Amino acid sequence: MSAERPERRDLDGSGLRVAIVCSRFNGEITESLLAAATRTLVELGVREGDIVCELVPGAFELPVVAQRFAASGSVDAVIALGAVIRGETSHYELVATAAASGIARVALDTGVPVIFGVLATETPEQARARSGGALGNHGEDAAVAAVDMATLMRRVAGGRPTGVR
Ligand code: INI
Repeated sequence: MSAERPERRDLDGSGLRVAIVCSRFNGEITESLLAAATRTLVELGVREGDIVCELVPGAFELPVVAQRFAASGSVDAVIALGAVIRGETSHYELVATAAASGIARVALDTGVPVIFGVLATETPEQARARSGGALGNHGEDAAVAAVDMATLMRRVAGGRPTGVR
């Protein structure tokens, strides 16, 4: 049994329904996360018609909309995308903490995987590097995690937990 992250070729998103909730705040960054997440889901076999997307004002608003999707019973996974960049006030900490804990709570409350695709960085440059720059695109990683988790949850629900070969 290997604990390595799955190869993309081993993931099959066909038949999955995925909701994306994306923050408009720091839009230059989040638009790039959203484009990569959507493109990657389709590359992994999720039909475009099975992807729904809603935009929210900021990362603070991600959990409540994620909860609406997760509780609807109509999606296999939710991806929450945002970019929280440290400013000169403590607002950053409050927003980042609320987004992270809210998203974790939604997943535990509903049993639906909610993927934390929120960048929390010190600077805009660090965020750019992780949203299509030198350090990849966190939106792509979020889509891979969504398909990985959604298929895992289906297997677990079917009584066939993975990792046991
Ligand atoms: N929202 C973000 O998504 N990123 C940030 O960096 C950010 N900062 O730093 O202020 C931010 N603030 C807005 C917040 O998410 C809410 O939309 C707002 O407070 C209204 O509830």
